[in-house]
Amino acid sequence: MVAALSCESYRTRDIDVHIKARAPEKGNFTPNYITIPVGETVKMLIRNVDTVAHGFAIPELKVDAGEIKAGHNATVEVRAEEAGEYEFYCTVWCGEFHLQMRDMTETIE
Ligand SMILES: [Cu+2]
Repeated sequence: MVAALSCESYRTRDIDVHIKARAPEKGNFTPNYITIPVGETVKMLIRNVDTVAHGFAIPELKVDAGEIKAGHNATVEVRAEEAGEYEFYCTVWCGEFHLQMRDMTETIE
């Protein structure tokens, strides 16, 4: 299995995926599409680089970082046992465009 991840920086310390969170009108999640390997635990660091609180959840994979205050970070472990696409989104009302703060995690073999 290949561990290719479309992200800004890969394998910094023990973090596999770095994600920036900002309200949609300020850039939304970066990257906005994450690819992870099936059957491997992937550590994600979510950095809230915004001035309001955000959240990060992938409900189908039972991942929920809870509320991440402005300027704070959270780490989650993500594991997908089956190939597919899993939506991730912000769980904290962060403004007018909150409902647009959702993107996709896809698995690769
Ligand atoms: Cu948000």
